[in-house]
Amino acid sequence: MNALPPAPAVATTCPYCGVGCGVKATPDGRGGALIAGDAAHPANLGRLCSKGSALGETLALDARLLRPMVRAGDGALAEASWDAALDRAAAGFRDILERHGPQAVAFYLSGQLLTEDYYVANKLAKGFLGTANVDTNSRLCMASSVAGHKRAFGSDTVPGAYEDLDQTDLIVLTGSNTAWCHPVLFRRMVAARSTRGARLVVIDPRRTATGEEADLFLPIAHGTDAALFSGLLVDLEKTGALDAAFIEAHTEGFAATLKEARAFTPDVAATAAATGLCAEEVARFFEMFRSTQRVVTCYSQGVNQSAVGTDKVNAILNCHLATGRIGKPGMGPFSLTGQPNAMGGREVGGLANQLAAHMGFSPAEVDRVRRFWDAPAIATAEGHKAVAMFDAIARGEIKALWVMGTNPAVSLPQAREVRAALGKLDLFVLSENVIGNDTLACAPHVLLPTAAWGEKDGTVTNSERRISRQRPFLPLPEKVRPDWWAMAQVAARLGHGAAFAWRGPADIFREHAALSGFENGGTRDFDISGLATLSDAEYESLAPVQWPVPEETREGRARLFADGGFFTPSGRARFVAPARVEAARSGGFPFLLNTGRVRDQWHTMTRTGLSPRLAGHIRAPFVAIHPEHAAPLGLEDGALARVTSAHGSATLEVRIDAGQQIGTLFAPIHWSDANASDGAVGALVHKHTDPHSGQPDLKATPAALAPAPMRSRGFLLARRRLDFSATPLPAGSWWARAALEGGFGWRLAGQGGPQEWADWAGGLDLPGDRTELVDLPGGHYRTAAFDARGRLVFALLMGPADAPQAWDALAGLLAEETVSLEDRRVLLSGRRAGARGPCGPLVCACFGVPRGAITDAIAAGDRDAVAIGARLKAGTNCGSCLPEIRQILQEARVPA
Ligand SMILES: Nc1nc2c(c(=O)[nH]1)N[C@H]1C(S)=C(S)[C@@H](COP(=O)(O)OP(=O)(O)OC[C@H]3O[C@@H](n4cnc5c(=O)[nH]c(N)nc54)[C@H](O)[C@@H]3O)O[C@H]1N2
Ligand SMILES: Nc1nc2c(c(=O)[nH]1)N[C@H]1C(S)=C(S)[C@@H](COP(=O)(O)OP(=O)(O)OC[C@H]3O[C@@H](n4cnc5c(=O)[nH]c(N)nc54)[C@H](O)[C@@H]3O)O[C@H]1N2
Ligand code: SF4
Ligand SMILES: [Mo]
Repeated sequence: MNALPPAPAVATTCPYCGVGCGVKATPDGRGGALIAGDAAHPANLGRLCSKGSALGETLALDARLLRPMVRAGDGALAEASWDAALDRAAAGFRDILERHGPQAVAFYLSGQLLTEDYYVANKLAKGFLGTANVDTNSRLCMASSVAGHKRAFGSDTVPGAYEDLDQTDLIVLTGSNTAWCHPVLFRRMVAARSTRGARLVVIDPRRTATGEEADLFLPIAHGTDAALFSGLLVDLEKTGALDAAFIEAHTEGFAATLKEARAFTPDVAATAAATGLCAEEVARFFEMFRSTQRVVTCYSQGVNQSAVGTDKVNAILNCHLATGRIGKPGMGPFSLTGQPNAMGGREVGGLANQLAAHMGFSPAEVDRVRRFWDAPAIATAEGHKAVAMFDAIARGEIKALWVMGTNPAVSLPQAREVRAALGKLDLFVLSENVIGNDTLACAPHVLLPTAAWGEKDGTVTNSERRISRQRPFLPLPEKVRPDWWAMAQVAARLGHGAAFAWRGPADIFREHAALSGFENGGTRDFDISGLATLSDAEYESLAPVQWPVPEETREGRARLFADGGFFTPSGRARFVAPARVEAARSGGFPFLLNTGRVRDQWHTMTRTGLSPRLAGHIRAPFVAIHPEHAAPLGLEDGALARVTSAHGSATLEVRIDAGQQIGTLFAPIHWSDANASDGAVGALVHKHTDPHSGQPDLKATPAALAPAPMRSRGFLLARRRLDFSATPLPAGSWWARAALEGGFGWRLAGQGGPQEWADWAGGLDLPGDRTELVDLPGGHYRTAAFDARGRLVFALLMGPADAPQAWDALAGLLAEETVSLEDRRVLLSGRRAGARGPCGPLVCACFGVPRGAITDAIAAGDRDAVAIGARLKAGTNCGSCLPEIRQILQEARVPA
């Protein structure tokens, strides 16, 4: 056999979070790649978290959408040529534009698109179709930060850089589970603690993995951050901690804002009362902030996803402006962006209330962009923001929609209504990477297979304004195309070919960069005109750079605003007083449902869900509750419970968690109908929005909780993915699927007893080589099937609901080439023959270390995370699991 020469490593960027880590991908020649951190990338200096490290497990094509499809007369999707699919899309848009005008057309985009794709979508919709109904999942994510930045700075500018985290003495994290959601940045924060003694304050209604690491943890009441920072502003003034010179020279509105803050939160006691914190905690926080010059305040969805999110942002910005702690080494407010290119989307104007390149809809700006694009039909006013856009679809006002890079049937609030709205469209075009998500199940008319990570070619911008290349390292599958190409093709079919005639992403990037500098003259923060004349080769080798990159210097810039220079008409930053609000509760719904993320899954799991390694951490959708609620509701850890709101419900596994506040619930957002029977929480989350940003309040929906009694529980293992719609489970069944090495595992529960499960298994097409156990009085049904090679292909172990079995012992059999006779003999008891390694949920995803191994190590004498790392390697790569390791250590020392 001829050995292929080793392919060179390609430097690219991680497709997950907004940290924007550099990745080195080395193709293996078989469609996969070896993944490593890029030591030369300034965002991560070689580190990757568990999700980034597992990227190699997500590259297979099995789950990919690989050919265009068009809905036929009978409603079924049928394969089509690209030409036919593009013709259908273009004809649909033309027809609706002619009959109903541009307001009937909308685009719903994503912070996971490349800047180039995003630019083309925005130009096509706003410039040439004449509709500003262009919004994105960033509305659910960063809109409040954008609105807060604009109110304070006159521009959507993140003033600082990651370096500030290395150079700071106090890090305040509010509404951010950084340890799980921005893990590589969190390691940097923890490093600042050990190298320079920086302290960490975490503000979150629930004690998260991030909170576990804090020097001071403030379990704030939901929605009350603005009160805390309002109280801080009063305290800073009272204790003489203001930077009077900065306030005087570079800001406006301080006196009025201080006056309102004094009326709202006059002192520590009033602040404590408004935030549900105790006075000592509040006083300690105020003291730490006051006495530390170098403070960085990072915030994320606990701040943004709120009905008062914009006010929360401004309350934080007020404190940094009042102390002049902005844009200087080691200090500043820092909005942590969620998606890999949420920032790029904001730069191109991907939101309905932006036009392009950080310009809005003032007549002068519209005129400028019209001339630059030569787009006479350009939209002249703001369009519908995401939630309002789907309401307009439901009302029948918007009739054509193009969805790209997002899964709105899962991720928008009141998601069942969203699904119904999608069904009403006259034209629904969906550009997707995968075949199996819930939005795809909502009957699109045209389905376009687009390039995925590894094939995509363009740029992204991370949380610190750093533009990096995402480079392809895998061939584009035969019938798959980049998003920008599909849009340019539709544009050409609508008669706009000349304005969309790029040869590739470098052309698009240059145009975008030129627009940012067009008639700018220092009036707009976003200026990358220094990159407008990159040659193709320079674009190809572009090194990560932080904007602005003006034409004059052609160099990036780490920080802004240390000496003022804000983008308001006066050039001064504005103080904004937050409105006062009371926390909302409503009758019949005694709990507040908080929603968010877990460490090893990304959003709706279309990619991370493919990785067995990542599935090992948390295997099923859950609801976390405070121990005090467990007994009165008769709920035990691991039992199933039904969470209900005014909008829908979900059935989730109970996790009793002392870090949860009384009266609150927390459920992760990752499960959908594609991987669980009833695990999608978007269905029950309300769609109340912030009045300034239009961002929905996704963290505090009034909800109720009740046990979901089941007759039987257990699990199913199979080599292939079973389709339960083809072979329906016994009535009333609940399931959640996870990827395993060599196949899949399903957690199962249901009203059926042993006979129903036996009947169900009997109806499957299983190999004849089977073992079976039916114990009707005991409530057990167990079976396993083996193929001709002796491999386990199927195992179903169901028993009474109060004694559910875990699959840990058996799951490994799916990856084995043969099952020994000894194993066969004991398999139906849920065990394997002989001594096996420790098991339990995976704690360290990088080195595959389960919880059992860590408890064993503690039993063997390990007393800290360093010792455990030395013995098991756990926690020594990305470090995302260190908070959990420390927690296990702590639990082990306190015998229950
Ligand atoms: N593992 C993983 N990482 C991710 C993602 C992922 O899907 N998985 N997604 C990425 C994306 S797009 C985003 S936007 C980010 C999100 O990153 P984060 O914002 O850190 O994550 P969340 O879990 O949504 O919410 C953060 C915290 O806000 C808290 N919170 C809720 N209400 C309040 C409140 O009123 N005040 C305060 N102070 N806190 C509150 C919640 O309890 C939660 O712990 O993560 C990014 N990184
Ligand atoms: N209740 C609740 N809801 C939430 C949140 C919450 O905290 N609580 N968080 C919100 C936030 S911050 C976010 S960011 C959203 C995320 O929610 P979504 O954006 O809906 O989630 P993803 O699973 O990332 O969906 C991305 C989809 O795009 C596809 N895709 C990926 N890359 C590309 C590409 O380049 N081109 C195309 N055409 N397709 C691509 C993927 O296959 C996938 O199906 O969820 C929001 N919803
Ligand atoms: S922290 Fe993890 S998910 Fe985020 S960019 Fe880095 S490797 Fe990717
Ligand atoms: Mo996000």
